[in-house]
Amino acid sequence: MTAREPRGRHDATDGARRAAPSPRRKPPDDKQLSDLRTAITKAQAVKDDRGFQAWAGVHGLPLPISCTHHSTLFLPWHRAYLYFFEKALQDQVPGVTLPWCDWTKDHTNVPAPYRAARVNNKRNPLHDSPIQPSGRRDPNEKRTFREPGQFASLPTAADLDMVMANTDFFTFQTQLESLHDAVHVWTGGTMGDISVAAYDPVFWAHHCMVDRVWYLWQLKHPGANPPASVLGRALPPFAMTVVDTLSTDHLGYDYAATTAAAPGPAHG
Ligand SMILES: [Cu+2]
Repeated sequence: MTAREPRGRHDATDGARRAAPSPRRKPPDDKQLSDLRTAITKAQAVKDDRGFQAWAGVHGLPLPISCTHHSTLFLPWHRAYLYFFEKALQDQVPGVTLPWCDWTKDHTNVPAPYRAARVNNKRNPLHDSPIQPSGRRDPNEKRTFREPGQFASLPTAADLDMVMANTDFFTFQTQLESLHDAVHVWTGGTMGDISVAAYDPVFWAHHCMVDRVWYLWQLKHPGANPPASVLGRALPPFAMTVVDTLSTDHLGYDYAATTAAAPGPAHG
């Protein structure tokens, strides 16, 4: 488990530089997880389009299903998605960042911070989430659930090394997406179906890992970007194009340098 960490935010669209330090996604300590839980709980209570339910719904149900899987826009679209979701959480708890779950490290269960049903005698908002009525694939699926390890196995470090060795963006992206697919299927339940997956709080940690792998790949292969022909493509519903997503520095966050993702503290 690790978290994004904000730092000096560079926003190309407004020349004003915010003095506040910005977050870096990094390994979470107890405060990080506690901030994340608070932010998600508060965002769950927001009923308009700034709330958790609305953000989860952008990915899939209610229609339209906006996420881009098995397309040329998979990584850029999800980077934009995480960016705006993280901003929505920061509206609730300034400075909070998304943690990542390194699925090559622990193949036995869902990461501990997401697994505990209760934390400090309260429901753990990372364990599961309500699904708004308009977002349900099945009217009876009122909350997210998981069935870890029943239908697939998780990617290994060797799998990831092979993907990282690619020098072509599209080949890298396609192979990373298939590792990503395995994690959805391995987690099972709500996460196993893109129409509802983003309601599961662990979705965001999973996609933060995917985004981090892209970030690490960019560092390893400088300039290995998508071809010019796609740089201007829009990423609806986000007011960004592919080129806007290429630099995490430009977006105002980066990832802690550690590759030794600490296992999340075992809560509950
Ligand atoms: Cu996904």
